[in-house]
Amino acid sequence: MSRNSDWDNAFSAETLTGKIEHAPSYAGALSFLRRKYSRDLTGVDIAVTGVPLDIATSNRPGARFGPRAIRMASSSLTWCRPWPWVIDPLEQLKIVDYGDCQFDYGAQQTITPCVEKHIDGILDAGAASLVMGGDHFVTYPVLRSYAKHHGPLSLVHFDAHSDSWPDDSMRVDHGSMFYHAVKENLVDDRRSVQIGLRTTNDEPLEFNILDARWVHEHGPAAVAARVKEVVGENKVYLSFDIDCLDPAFAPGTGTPVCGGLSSFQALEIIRGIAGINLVGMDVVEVAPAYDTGDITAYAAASLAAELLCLFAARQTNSS
Ligand SMILES: [Mn+2]
Repeated sequence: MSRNSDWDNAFSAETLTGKIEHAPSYAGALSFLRRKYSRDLTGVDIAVTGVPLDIATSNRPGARFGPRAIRMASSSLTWCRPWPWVIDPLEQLKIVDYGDCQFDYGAQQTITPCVEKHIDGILDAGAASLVMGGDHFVTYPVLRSYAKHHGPLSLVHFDAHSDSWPDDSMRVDHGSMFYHAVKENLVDDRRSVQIGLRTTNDEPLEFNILDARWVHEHGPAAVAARVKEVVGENKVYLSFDIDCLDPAFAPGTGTPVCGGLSSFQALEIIRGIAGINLVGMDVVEVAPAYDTGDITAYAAASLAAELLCLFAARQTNSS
């Protein structure tokens, strides 16, 4: 590939794999990890897609700009395989940037079916999705689609918040969608793990909770071991709310909570759970207006890139 086309790989790519070694991180056409920007899912393993929605947030809005910020930050991660993995998702997986889900922000009742249909299109084509939020509500329609295709899932959920607060009126809220996901049997809470929680919910359903104190006291290796024990061979959907990280590592988010994980701890947990049966994933709640030096966007892009490693690791094991 010539250096010229390298810069605009989002448009000029002739293959769906390969590192981008010559494009400067500060220039060229933006797509997630400079993958081809395409709605053609023929032969695709992973469709990366943004859901730029933030009308369900309870505090600071702005996560609708998350997908753009993550795409920007990801441009510096395309020249080598993610450290310290020995597998390279850019070589091993056919990944496209599928663009953003289109919906009408003013017609709230249409949003869930619209996002669900968007993900249906990806899963029907035989690909998996990596969703970039958007506030955390976006995970609810995504899970509806996944459960249709895969049955009830184990959820591995990184967050400062349980997002399972009771709600029986189907509000569009980023704090109750996992309550609905359990009640609708999209997720099996007893075979699911929540990591990094540090807010009060006195009715946490039956999730296995490794709260922020547990993570700090036991460390990433113990967290990873516990996650693997709980999910076993179940199909796993992994949802990463960037506010699982401490505001020192991720200030650019809607509902920051002090006392959270470092980016290293979170990345180490993801490395430690390699081998789980991952079928889908998201990184949500990046709100770049509150970010400093793009550190939240870089954390989100790095986590997303390593989630691709996690997905590729399972494929390597099972192939
Ligand atoms: Mn949260």
